[in-house]
Amino acid sequence: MELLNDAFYMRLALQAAAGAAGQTGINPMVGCVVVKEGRIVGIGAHLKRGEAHAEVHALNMAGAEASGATAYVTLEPCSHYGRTPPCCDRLIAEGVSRVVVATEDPNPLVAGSGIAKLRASGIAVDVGLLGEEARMLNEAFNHFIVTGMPFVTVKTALTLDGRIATRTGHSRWITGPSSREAVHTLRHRHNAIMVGAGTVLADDPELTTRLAVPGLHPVRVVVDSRLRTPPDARVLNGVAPTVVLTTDEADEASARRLAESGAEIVRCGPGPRVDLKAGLKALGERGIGSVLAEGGGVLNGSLLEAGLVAKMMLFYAPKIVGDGAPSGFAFNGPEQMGDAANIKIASIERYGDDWCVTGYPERR
Ligand code: AOF
Ligand code: ZN
Repeated sequence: MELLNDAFYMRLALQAAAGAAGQTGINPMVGCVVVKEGRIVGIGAHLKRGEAHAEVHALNMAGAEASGATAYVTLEPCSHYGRTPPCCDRLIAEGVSRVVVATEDPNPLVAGSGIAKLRASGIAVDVGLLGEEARMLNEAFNHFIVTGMPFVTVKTALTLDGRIATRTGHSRWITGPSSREAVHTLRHRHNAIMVGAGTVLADDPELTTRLAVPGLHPVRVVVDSRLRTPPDARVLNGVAPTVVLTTDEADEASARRLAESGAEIVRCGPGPRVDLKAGLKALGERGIGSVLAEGGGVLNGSLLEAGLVAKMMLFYAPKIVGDGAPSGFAFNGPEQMGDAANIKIASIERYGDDWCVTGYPERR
């Protein structure tokens, strides 16, 4: 049985926040629960960038009951004028007497000043309850808001021997329906999805979100140094925006054809290969804070080698395909095992007959 205490209400606020995963853009997911004399009088979540913050929704619901109440907020209430006025001011104006905050807002515009402002006005503020959960929920926002670079998660389906296709290149399907459904949920929760031109040529994927309920389509990003993407590729079907990252040298006529098919062409500097760091920076400037990299092996290998992978979700299917089959991470690996990329494993989850290993590459 779950006990009724501060953590109970904070967990509820975290759930309200997490429900909006994928719909807040580069803004964090935030939840707020307002409790007065043993009764929940308001509950809210930040639902969309540019619209009301979680506290505002919850306080609007609470109305006059907010006076003397406790507000549980998953992220430090903001103290700055952004697209909306500061939540701190609103909490103070409503006469809330206690605020429980899960974690500080890493946004340099806030970064502790919200908590300080609440305390200065006489409100009791407790910080850190379920802080780790709250930080994990916003791992992409936390990374983006301080670096300006999108948080990159490499997702790939692999055989048990680490291959992403057979020796002939055949790859449909490696994993089962349950894993593939999980991937569509991941697409919904990311701002962009990234593949290499090789994957577009081999599989002609649509890269949209297809779920049992309507989902949000991420921006589609193709890394294509020589602009080999055909203008009639399905990634250009207009269902979602498509960005093609290429080099300064890439052929102008091909660029024009792809632009006419609806792609935004972004030249990321001299070739021969796309400068992935510059490409990701360009995506960040376009309001993309999280990227789901869906392969193939060459892109995964390049991202890993460049130290640009924040997280990995590796879906292992119980199959073995042997020699000559392409690897999930095609890069010139180290000579010594001591120099291998180390992954800190966070979880191992079962999806049907497959296992998803989630981990974080360790920084060197
Ligand atoms: C809060 N409660 O629910 C959210 C907060 O896009 P703007 O102008 O509304 O501001 C976004 C910034 O405000 C964001 O970067 C983060 O620092 C904070 N988000 N703060 O008190 C909320 N979503
Ligand atoms: Zn706010």
